[in-house]
Amino acid sequence: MQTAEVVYLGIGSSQGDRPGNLRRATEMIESLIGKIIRSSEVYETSPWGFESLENFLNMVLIAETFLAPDELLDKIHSIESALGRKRTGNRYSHRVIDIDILFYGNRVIKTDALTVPHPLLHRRKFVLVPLCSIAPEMVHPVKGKTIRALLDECTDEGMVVLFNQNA
Ligand code: PH2
Ligand code: MG
Ligand code: MG
Repeated sequence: MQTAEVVYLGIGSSQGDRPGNLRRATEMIESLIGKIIRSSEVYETSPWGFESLENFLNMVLIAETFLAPDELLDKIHSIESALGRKRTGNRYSHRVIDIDILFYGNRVIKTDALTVPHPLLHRRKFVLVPLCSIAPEMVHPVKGKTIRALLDECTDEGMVVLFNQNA
């Protein structure tokens, strides 16, 4: 029998019903990608890589999947479209939902469509803080360092604070 792969996904939303978008994305991941093993709390984060006064909500989750990397990417794109994501030409902009593959097991993948591990994750506190809360000892297969170590040495000064869902 084929064995499941453990995938780490980063989710972000900065437009519309941000908590609802994360919740709907999580539900669709569970039904279309695979069983969610762990998920982080939701964090409110300042935009990384572009200037704006509007914040993101971000979280990270770990799921088991039988999908190959390219199938996983296709499913992610269909979930993003179903939730109302419109692809703009802009490099960074606000969006209803963004789902990024952070890790696919320990695999290192470089194709035209996909780079895994996510090439910027070690520079982004909005990824490292939630990731460290659920997988501090996970070793980055390219950097050869734990998530905790990568967070310790990360110089990103963006805001990352727990988001109170009931506020
Ligand atoms: N995603 C980006 C660019 N900048 N900033 C925050 N805080 N959160 C994100 O999810 C994010 C970002 C590109 O995908
Ligand atoms: Mg992204
Ligand atoms: Mg993306």
